[in-house]
Amino acid sequence: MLAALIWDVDGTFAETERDGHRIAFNEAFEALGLAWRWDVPRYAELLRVTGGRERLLHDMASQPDAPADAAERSALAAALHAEKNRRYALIAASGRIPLRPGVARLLREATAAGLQHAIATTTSRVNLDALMRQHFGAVWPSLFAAVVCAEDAPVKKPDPQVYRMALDRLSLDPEEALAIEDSPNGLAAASAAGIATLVTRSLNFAGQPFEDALAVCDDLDSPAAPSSRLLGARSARVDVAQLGVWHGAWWRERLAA
Ligand code: XBP
Ligand code: MG
Repeated sequence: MLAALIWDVDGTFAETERDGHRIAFNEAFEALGLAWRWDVPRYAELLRVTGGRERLLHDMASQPDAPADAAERSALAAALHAEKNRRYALIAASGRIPLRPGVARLLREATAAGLQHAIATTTSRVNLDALMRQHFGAVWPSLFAAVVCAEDAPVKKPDPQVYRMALDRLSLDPEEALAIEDSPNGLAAASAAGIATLVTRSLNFAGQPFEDALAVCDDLDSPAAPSSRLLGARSARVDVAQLGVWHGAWWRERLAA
């Protein structure tokens, strides 16, 4: 029944928020002559808002020196976002954003087991390309049967649009896919599209319970615990066989209910 893994990118493939986006936002503030800086605790709060431009606009609402006029504010957010993305691409190309443990392994194992891969991310295409090119080379799109990013799905997570579009492009039903996410907004988006979701908690969401997930782990090479509703044993790490077992049990339980 399981035919595809649908991967989130930020926080799931890599700690891009810690190692890339936050640093690049602060560089962009400086480059545009603004005194604003996002420290780690403030950025953790701001991650509740998905989308870099949306995050900037949200923060400007509490910045006394942000433009009062809505059109000016929007233009500033667009300029800052473009500058941030330029800087993020440089950071990614420098190799300073490693893949999280187990990501390359699970991609390989799932491909060998005959599963397809897709991407469902709220990040912009340039950022996705910068990160993936660094790790998989210019041929990276050939690894994925479908790639859906911010430009394709403008209504951002927790809205399910990005996941519905990925399923559509894969020509699959929700019960044929499994999503891999790191955040509450990501889990909500995939769940609202009807997709069972493995959560690999990123740093900003460490210790959160993610009760609606199929299974939860701290990274793909660490022990994973299935949902308490599945009554299954923990696995030593995330692998394709175990995902298939949990996924089958998840859907059997739902279809029986
Ligand atoms: C990722 C995001 C993005 C990134 C920055 O969320 O919310 O906004 O923080 O990328 P998810 P952009 O992992 O749930 O997809 O600046 O390109 O928006
Ligand atoms: Mg994420």
